Amino acid sequence: MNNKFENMLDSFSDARRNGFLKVKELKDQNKNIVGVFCTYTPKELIYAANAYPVSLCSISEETIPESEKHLPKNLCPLIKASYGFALTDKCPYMYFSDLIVGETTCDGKKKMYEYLGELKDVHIMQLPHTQKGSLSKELWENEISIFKEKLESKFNTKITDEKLKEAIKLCNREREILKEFYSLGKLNPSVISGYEIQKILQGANYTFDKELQNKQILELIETFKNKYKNKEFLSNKKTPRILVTGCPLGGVVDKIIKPIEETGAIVVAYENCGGAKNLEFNVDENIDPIVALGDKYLNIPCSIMSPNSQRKELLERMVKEYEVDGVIEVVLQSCHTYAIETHDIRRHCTSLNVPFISLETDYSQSDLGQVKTRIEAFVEMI
Ligand code: BJ8
Repeated sequence: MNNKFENMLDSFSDARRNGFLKVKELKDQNKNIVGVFCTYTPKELIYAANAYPVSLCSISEETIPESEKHLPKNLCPLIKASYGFALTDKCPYMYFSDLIVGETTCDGKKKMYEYLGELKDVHIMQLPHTQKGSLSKELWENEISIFKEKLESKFNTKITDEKLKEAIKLCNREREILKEFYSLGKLNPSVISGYEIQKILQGANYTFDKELQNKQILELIETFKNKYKNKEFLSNKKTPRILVTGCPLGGVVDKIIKPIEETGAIVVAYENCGGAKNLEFNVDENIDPIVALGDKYLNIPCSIMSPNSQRKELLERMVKEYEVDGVIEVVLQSCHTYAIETHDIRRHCTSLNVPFISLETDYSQSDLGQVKTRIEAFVEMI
């Protein structure tokens, strides 16, 4: 691969760190920043309010000891780290956020937001916990309208239908291109590692110039397709192809994805919030924008929904489309909703004849050896 593309890959990998300066520049230009935690946030509204959304999901254990002064130790590391960064002011994204939006997803997050509200301006969206029934849809559309009003009053702006439709187009285009990018995982034999796919998808969360991002990702897609044409493969027909599902991976990429690929397997698909759960479906551009946003976001197949049969449907489709040989689920410690769904997902994978393993872990390095051993045994068994 030539230098230009290596640099592009590196720049996406470093996007989170490079974004620190960018977010400060935006603040210096009096732009507004909205910190978001979850895939359920309709970020189109934030763009339509002339503000910039930025991901606050914390991916390091650095501030967990500080957050444990207020929060229980046996809480999901993502929640503890996020709150810890707000407490210690160590995350520039949190520090520069004019507003933070959180949804009532899992109990841990929703209770943490109460404390976060003592430190920052936090707007909570009441998310229904089922996609079924007209009342859920009505409640969620109403919450979207309330969020719209909050943004308008906070940033002294008017979100017109026109602006919102423009923002929907922008976000749809971004999702389409990212989807085309991660769909490179379907190529068999593979030309891109799961680690590279993950780093680039994560980098997109911290990239503010979306036109440049789209252009660069399209160039990357072209490069990898050419590699396929030229038979520059990373794997062969015998390489085990892995799909990763479960909790967000931000804090455990090096701990999970690297060891999977070091065993000689390759990660070809992500059915989680960094991948298909977020990017697979677009917002309908032909109906009322609030209704369209309501549909898209309420249908995200997260384990906090009950029932959550859409996760199994998406998983099943991806197992077929990506020619998957094994499914690895990642459950962050104390994430009850994903941990409880494990049984159902295991059953489903068994019915599809695909080996399945669930790994429970946190952001620390203490179980690294154990995680590696389990991954090696799983890949060997495939
Ligand atoms: S849409 S996966 S980003 S809620 S914080 S539920 S890991 S115990 S992050 Fe999530 Fe939105 Fe769903 Fe995606 Fe579990 Fe931890 Fe809760 Fe978590």
